[in-house]
Amino acid sequence: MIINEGFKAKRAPNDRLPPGQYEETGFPVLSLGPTPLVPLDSWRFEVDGLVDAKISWDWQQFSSLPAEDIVRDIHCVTKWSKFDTTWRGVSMDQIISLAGVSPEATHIIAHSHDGYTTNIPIEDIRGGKAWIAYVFGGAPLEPEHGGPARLLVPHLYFWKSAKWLSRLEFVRGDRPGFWETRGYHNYGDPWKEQRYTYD
Ligand SMILES: Nc1nc2c(c(=O)[nH]1)N[C@H]1C(S)=C(S)[C@@H](COP(=O)(O)O)O[C@H]1N2
Ligand SMILES: [Mo]
Repeated sequence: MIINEGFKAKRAPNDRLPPGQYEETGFPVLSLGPTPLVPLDSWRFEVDGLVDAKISWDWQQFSSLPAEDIVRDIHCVTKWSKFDTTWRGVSMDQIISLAGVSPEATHIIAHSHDGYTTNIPIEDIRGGKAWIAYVFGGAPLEPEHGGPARLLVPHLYFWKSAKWLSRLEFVRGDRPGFWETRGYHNYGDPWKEQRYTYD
């Protein structure tokens, strides 16, 4: 009976599809330019800015940090959403506790190997909301999707999830990144449809 149809799903589809989005089952690639190929033996990731201890990890060190499995829906500003994507990575809470972030810091700037940057308020990366992911769907994160490692901030539009992460800078005061200075919204909440600057 049609009337029972909606009760099969744990949540009705519209409860998990933000306004203006459609469900995508593939995994589209959206990159500004060619995929930077970063060999694991020269890969480094740095945390600096307003931290007690600047840290630089090589791949072996980084991949030995405590990691978590993550299952989340992701939402791209180009209107596709993908449900239940599975990742493994290091939580930003872990990074923050290792580096010791100054109470003065208000935002992070993510820097990537292709020159991409994006800005995120610190409260949006604390409390189990953001990770540095290096496994997708049980396999090492593919280069085109940001491997060796990318930021994952699933509660914001996916442009905030910087691929090919090289550095996280903790700063005081906001500093809009690549897309945020080119017409995308500064914060990017999919549930409020914050796609463009004045949304
Ligand atoms: N370094 C870097 N990160 C990036 C991008 C990029 O061009 N360079 N594109 C962003 C955009 S606009 C989107 S929608 C997602 C796409 O991620 P995907 O290619 O894995 O789907 O990555 C984001 N992170
Ligand atoms: Mo995007």
